[in-house]
Amino acid sequence: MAVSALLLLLPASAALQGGHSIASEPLVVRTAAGVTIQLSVGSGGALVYTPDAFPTSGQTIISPGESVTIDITNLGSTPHTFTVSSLVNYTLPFSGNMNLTSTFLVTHPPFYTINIPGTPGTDVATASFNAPSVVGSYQFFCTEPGHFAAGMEGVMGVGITVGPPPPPPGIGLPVFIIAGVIVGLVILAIVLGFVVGKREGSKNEMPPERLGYSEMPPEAPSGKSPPSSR
Ligand SMILES: [Cu+2]
Repeated sequence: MAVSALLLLLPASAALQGGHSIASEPLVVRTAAGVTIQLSVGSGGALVYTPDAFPTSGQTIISPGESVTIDITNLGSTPHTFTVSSLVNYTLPFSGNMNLTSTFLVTHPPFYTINIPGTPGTDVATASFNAPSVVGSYQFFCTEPGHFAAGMEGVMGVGITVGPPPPPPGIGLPVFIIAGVIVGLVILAIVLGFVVGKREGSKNEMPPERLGYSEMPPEAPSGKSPPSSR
């Protein structure tokens, strides 16, 4: 019966995993020349990088200082940039931040930047640089006016993996687990109730005399051997 509860949990968690990891998983490949990553911008007409976090758990880790090549596909017709912050383990909040180019990048010149032309196509730009020598996470963002403020940013891990962005608040894995456990317990209670009820029922069976028999049938007289075949 514990198994039934587990089975109920599986589809929910598997569906959730499929929802955010498989579709947005970056292609990170290491060759003799270094690490190659496939990145796209403008998916669904939005101001986004896909993926917006790499490498994630289980993927090839970018070693400090090694050669990195990022093949960039533009899925729309809006120009963008791929601009890597020079600050390690620092995330500039994008919400309402319209001053990326006029203030932040003036005081913190980017580690690397490349323009992405506003023409749809595969490999419209190729970012090529040696990874920072300091292990940690590095924010990247778009310097086209208003794009960073609209959330066009992401994070690259060097020497580490970086997690995918957290699920939207309100509904997440815990909700699915709790719901699955509750459903499993309800089914367990119903099944247990059925089994116990059946046992109680057998104890309360009608005795023979109340079913019309006066007494039990007489036993075979002693001295005779009991029948061998049944
Ligand atoms: Cu942009």
